[in-house]
Amino acid sequence: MKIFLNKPAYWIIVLAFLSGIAPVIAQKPVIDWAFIPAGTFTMGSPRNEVGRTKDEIQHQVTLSAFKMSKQEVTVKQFKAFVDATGYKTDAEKGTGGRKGSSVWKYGEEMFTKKWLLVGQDDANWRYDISGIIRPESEYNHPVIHVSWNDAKAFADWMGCRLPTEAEWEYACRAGSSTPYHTGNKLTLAQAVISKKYPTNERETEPAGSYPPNNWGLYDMHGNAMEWCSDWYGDYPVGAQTNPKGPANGQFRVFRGGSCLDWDEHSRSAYRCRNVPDLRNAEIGFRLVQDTK
Ligand SMILES: [Ca+2]
Repeated sequence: MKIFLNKPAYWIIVLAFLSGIAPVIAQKPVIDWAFIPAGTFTMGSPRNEVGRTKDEIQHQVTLSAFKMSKQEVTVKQFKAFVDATGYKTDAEKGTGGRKGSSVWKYGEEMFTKKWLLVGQDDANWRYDISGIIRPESEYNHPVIHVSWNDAKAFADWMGCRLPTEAEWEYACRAGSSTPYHTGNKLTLAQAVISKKYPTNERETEPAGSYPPNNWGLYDMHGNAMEWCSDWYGDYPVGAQTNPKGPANGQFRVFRGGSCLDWDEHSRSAYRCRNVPDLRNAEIGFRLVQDTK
């Protein structure tokens, strides 16, 4: 004991614990991983799929095995990142020339009885879809109002990465070739999706509230849309192995639909895109990690 106390480094450790520094350093969120097997699948959708868009051209993709978080990153997990690092999101910094994020309001405009996407200066990762700050009881919901840049920063801090677009679709399908991993239909009881616009009447729900797909992944359809690592572009012609998307571009990809999207926009093959500093009430993300 006498030798221990004579070492200055040990005292620093002891003082760090006593002052509460060490517990903060140690508080990275624990991720519940699903192990996704290596394999080959058909990415994209057949021409006769209901709701198909022309950028879903089918091609064969082969992927190495990887791990994917079973759930979308939650508000609680993102808060741990902010608390530990002091990170400011694009919404808080005002990246792109505007502060805040976009939220959904019902019937804000005169004579309008629709849900409208409107800017809100103070909205950020602490807020829900309609611009109300979340109580702690909702910290188990997926974090939203985060940009691609914010998602990437979180993934880097965690020693993980965002899924490639191919990894995301492969994992969503979990062996299925139908429009949804549930088959040809996706109902309001199977996922956090809405009725068709403008009757969007759903909030996010706690991550993992609905049955997972065959590979143990929750909310691949609906709840929050999910940023992928790729720049958006036309799919390459021919078979691909571990594709990572175009080398550069203007828009980043996000997938899976949200609580404000109807079934067709939550299809396994459906592609969305926007600028990397976009943030709004619908987009969150999940993590992947390479298997050793
Ligand atoms: Ca989702």
